[in-house]
Order: sequence, then structure tokens, then C-alpha cells
Amino acid sequence: MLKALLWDVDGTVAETERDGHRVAFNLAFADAGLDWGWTESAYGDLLHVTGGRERLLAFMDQRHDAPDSAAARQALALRLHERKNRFYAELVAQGHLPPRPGVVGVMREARASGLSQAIVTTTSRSNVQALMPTLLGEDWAETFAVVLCGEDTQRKKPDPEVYLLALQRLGLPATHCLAIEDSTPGARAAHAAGVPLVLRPSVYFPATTLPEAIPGQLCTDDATFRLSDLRRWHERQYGAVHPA
Ligand code: XBP
Ligand code: MG
Repeated sequence: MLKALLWDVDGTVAETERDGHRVAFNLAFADAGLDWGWTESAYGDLLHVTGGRERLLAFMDQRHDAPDSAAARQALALRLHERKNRFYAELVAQGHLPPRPGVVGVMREARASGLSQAIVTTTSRSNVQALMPTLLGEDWAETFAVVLCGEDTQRKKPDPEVYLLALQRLGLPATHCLAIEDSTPGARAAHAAGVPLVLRPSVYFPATTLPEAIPGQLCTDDATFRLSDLRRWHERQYGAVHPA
């Protein structure tokens, strides 16, 4: 029986990567006097490294104009990442990150019908705290039994750590939950934790690029992303087997 929805944030609840983090990183680069810029298409390639600070470090490894020592690169990544997250909150406040179709409706309906919900993301807590009130209002946190962010784990997606922690905190077996994810690393993390997977492909992870190797996943679009459809699919795949 379906007991909980586990929500990814970036790319899943809004197009935060293209319109939020990427733009905010570019503002942080300019603010620091750096001649670096991430185009929409270049950022898609950078997304194979999850975690904004980790992404910056991977980028600097390829640059001749990045600081020489690892310590100096770490310090610069930390500074740019903090600045980026402040610009991200400003972009959210300016209304640049509307929710994707259906997301708010599913969250509200799930809450009204007594389903547990969790945020299961690799993004920083401050980004979640900036974005979620724009979807659900100032009391957004009451919708979620558990909120797990980048700071809460040792290893980011595609590692399953954040999903395993969410299951532990919710006290639920994986098959009683649904993970809602937009990306390959996110899908791999949920699958490795044994959580049934609903894919909501995003601009950087269109359906054709998402892993086919994950058995039993449900791929949704704007028209089919409805709680009744998610429930029906979960019941068919993981519900009790009734005698014919
Ligand atoms: C999200 C990420 C994050 C965001 C930026 O992955 O990889 O790094 O790009 O967030 P997912 P921070 O959607 O799978 O959670 O800069 O706060 O890390
Ligand atoms: Mg995502």
C-alpha cells in the first residue's frame, strides 16, 4: 500500500537547474570578477557531478586559470557556492522559478489524504527553504514528515544514502513509497535504495536520456502527473496480489 511520496527538488518540482542554480553560479562568477560562464548547454554536461560545490571543483580541475593548490580551489569553491546560494534565493524571490505543472496539486492532495511526504534532495538546505514557501506558503514544512538535504549525508546522489536515511526516518519499507525524480543520478539513487520510481523528465534529462535499465519505473508527463495515476500504478506494481 502506498504510504509516502519522496520528492526530489532540483529539476523535479521546478526547473531550478537551468533557471536557478546555473544563473546564480554565473552571477557569483561575475561578482567575484571571474571570467567564467556556464551556458545552458554546457551546464547540462556539468550536471553529471551532483552537488554545487562538487560541480565547481570538477570544473576548476579542467581550468588553467583556477587556483593551483587544492586548498585554494576548495576555498574558492566554498566562497562561490555560498554566494551562488544567496543569488539563487534572490532569483526565487523574484519569481523566476515557478513550480512544474501538477507538483503543488499532488503535494496538497497527498497531504489531504494522509500520505506522508519527504524532501529527499542533494541541494543545500537554504535552497529548499527559499523555494518551498513559494510553492506551499510559509508553513510548507508541515507538509513534510522529513526534509533531507545536501548537508545531511556523506555521499550525494547517485549514492542511495539520502533515500536510505529517509526510509529510516519515515519508518517505512521502500516498497510502500514512491520516489519522484527527474534525473539519471536521482533515479539511480532511488533505485539503489529499492524505492519504486516515478520519473518526471526535465529539460536536462529528457525521457530518452534516462536509464532504461531501471525496471518497473513509471515515466510521467504534465498530463499524467496526477496522484490518482501514481496511486493506481503503485497499486498495480506493488499492491497486494488479490486472487482472481
Ligand atoms: C541537485 C544537485 C544540486 C544542485 C545545486 O541534484 O545536484 O547540486 O545542482 O544545489 P538532485 P547546491 O536534483 O538529484 O537533488 O548548489 O546546493 O549543491
Ligand atoms: Mg533532480
